Formats: sequence, C-alpha cells, structure tokens
Amino acid sequence: MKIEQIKTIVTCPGRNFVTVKVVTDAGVYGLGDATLNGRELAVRTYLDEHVIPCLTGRDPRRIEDIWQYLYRGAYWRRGPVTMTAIAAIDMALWDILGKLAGMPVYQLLGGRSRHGLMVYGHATGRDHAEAIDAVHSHIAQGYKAIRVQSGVPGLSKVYGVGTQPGHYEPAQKGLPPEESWDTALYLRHTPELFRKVREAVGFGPHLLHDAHHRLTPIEAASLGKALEPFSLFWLEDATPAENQEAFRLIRQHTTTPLAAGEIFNSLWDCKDLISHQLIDYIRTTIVHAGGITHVRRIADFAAIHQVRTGFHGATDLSPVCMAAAVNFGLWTPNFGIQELMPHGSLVDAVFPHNYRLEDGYLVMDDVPGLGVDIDERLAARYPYERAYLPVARLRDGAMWNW
Ligand code: GCO
Ligand code: MG
Repeated sequence: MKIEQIKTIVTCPGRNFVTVKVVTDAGVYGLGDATLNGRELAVRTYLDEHVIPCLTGRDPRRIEDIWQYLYRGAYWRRGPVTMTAIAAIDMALWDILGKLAGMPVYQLLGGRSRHGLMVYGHATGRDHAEAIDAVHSHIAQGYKAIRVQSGVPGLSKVYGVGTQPGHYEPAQKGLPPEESWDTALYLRHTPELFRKVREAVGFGPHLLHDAHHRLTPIEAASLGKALEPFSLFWLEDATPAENQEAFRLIRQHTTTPLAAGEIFNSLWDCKDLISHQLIDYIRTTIVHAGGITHVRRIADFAAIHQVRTGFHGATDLSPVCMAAAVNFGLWTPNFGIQELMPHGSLVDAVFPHNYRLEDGYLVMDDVPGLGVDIDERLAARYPYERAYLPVARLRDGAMWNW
C-alpha cells in the first residue's frame, strides 16, 4: 500500500484552518489538522516544500517510522512549525489505519476507558454580572466545568473576553491588535470574580481560569493563594513556562491546581514540569505537539507522575484535531478534562464530524478512523484571510507576555 498524494487545504470559514489530506492507492484517505494560529502559511509551506515530497510512495501504515523520519531525520528538531506539520501527517495516518481496520482510532489505542470526555466551556463577561450570567447559562446547558474570565475595570479590552457572553475568537482579521495590560488591576479584580461566582452557583460546578502567561511567578503564587477558598479545578498558564523552574515557586505557595502546556510542542518542553510534579494538568495538544504518536508518549509520561490531560480546545484547533482529541480522550487512562469552544455552523459544515456534546460530555459513535471529513468544495469558497492574535503592552508601552 502506498501514499499516492498529499495535499494541504487552507480555508477560512470565519477563521483560518490548514488541513492535510493523505490519499492512498487503497481507496482510503486520512485527514490531519495543521493549523497554527497566526502562522498558518508557515506550516503549509513546511509541509508542501519539505515534507510532502519525501512521503509520496511510502507505506501509510508505517506510522512510527514516518514519525521518526520526520522528527529525527530533519536534523532541526522541535518547534511549533515542525511539530504541527508532523502532527498533521501523523493524525492523517492514524485516520487511514482506523479506516483500514474498520475501527475508530480509540480502539487502535487500546479501547475505551470512559463513555465520554468531560469538557469545560467558556463563560465570559465584560463585567462580573455578565460573567455570572454566562456561568448560569452554561450550567443550564449541562456543562459540568466552566472557565470564567471577565473584563477588568480600567482595561479597555481583556484577552479571552468576547464581545458577547460565552464567545470570543482568538484571532482578529488584519494585523495584530494591541491591547494594554495592568497586572495590579487584574490581581485585585480576579479573586473577587470567583468569590461572586461561588456565591451565585455554589461549589457544584468545576471552575477554571486562564491567566494567559501574564504573571510573574510570585504574582502567580499570590493569585493561586487568593483563589484557594473558591476551589478551582485549575489555574492555567499562570506564568510563561520556558523556565520550568518558575513553577516551583508557585507550587511552594499554593494548592490551587495548575495547568500549562498549550504552547508546548514536545515532551522536552514539559518533562521537568511533569517529573517534578509542578503541574497537575498538561494541555499540550495533538495538533501542536507531533500528533497522536507523540502526545501518547507525553500522556504516558504524565500518568506515572499523576499528571492528567487537559487538552487545549479553542476555536483555532479545527474539528479534525477535536475528533483526534475525542478518540484520544476516550482511551487515555489519565484523562482529566477537555477544553471546548464550539465552532460555528459554517465551520461544522466544512468539517462534518461525528463527535457531539451530550450533557457536558463529548461523545462519538463508532465510525472507522477519526470520524471527521472535509467538504473541499465548500472549503474552497473561503480563501485564507490574514489574522493574528492580539499583542499586549504595559501602560508605558512596553511589550508584555503572552
Ligand atoms: C485557551 C487559550 C486560547 C489561545 C489561543 C491561541 O483556549 O486556553 O489560551 O485562547 O490563546 O487558542 O491560539
Ligand atoms: Mg489558555
């Protein structure tokens, strides 16, 4: 059996997605997500120019060998562009293998560990009252876990807070918008938000919060401590994690569970965080960390340190990645939670899929492969549009962290 053709499909049904389609001579094809928000065309070029020409003619069932070929063979290891490109090919090969076997990918991984994946939804509000309304509406929709973010008085815009409750889009069309940031205002405001949310809904639903890497380690420690009475499921990306030691300081001061890793690309980015048990949830995703083949190694390594998965699942991860995440989460023994920001109906039409939300859990029917497709004709009607995440500047104009 041979890989006959591989193509990259770029489409923008409201936001940009890059998809890989691997076609075999056996009449089956596989899909992989290759979307790297704001750097989409770099991955497409990496695939088109440097990966695809090396793969045509190979046996698509040699998933491990192709992974090692692309990772070890390239000389230049890791990095978001490389690992997203490898991930897309890897996902597509698992999709093909499932179709050949007539089984969903989770069966190939070792079968179901659970009936569905508990997800967390996004409750956002421009102020506390609006955020609390959004929490109520998520509870009414059956969500068991809810991430809460709100506007901060004194800041005109806060990342992760939409213009309508419950919705925000990570990237904006055009060049990167600039937002201003003030840590002191944020730290004053955030514990108060969670005090009010707990007062309004009690301790039943799980609550989560994302600090988007904006804090220093000591600021993160103080926020974690201040949030302890409100019993969060996790505090996410409290500080940038290039220096994994930083989390040791946070850990010394707070028992609020910590999550990190949505921007990591390999096990090497989280090895110390996991082995020293400095985090509780690893957010590294299939699309940005080398696909199912590599994320399975991360999850297994995490399992022996009692760290659970909590994959990134914002709208910039396509339904192809979500389908892979659902298969993966049905199997992985140390699954923790899955982020869910539902895509709109147009994205769902471009990528028809088999997973669905039922009473706060993502479930899927047994279909061969990943259980996702692409309507190429519809995709072709929405060409790429330049779009970026915003950047953050301090009050004095200096660039600040993501
Ligand atoms: C999250 C996020 C996202 C990311 C975005 C990057 O869902 O936890 O932090 O909003 O910033 O997906 O592309
Ligand atoms: Mg995040």
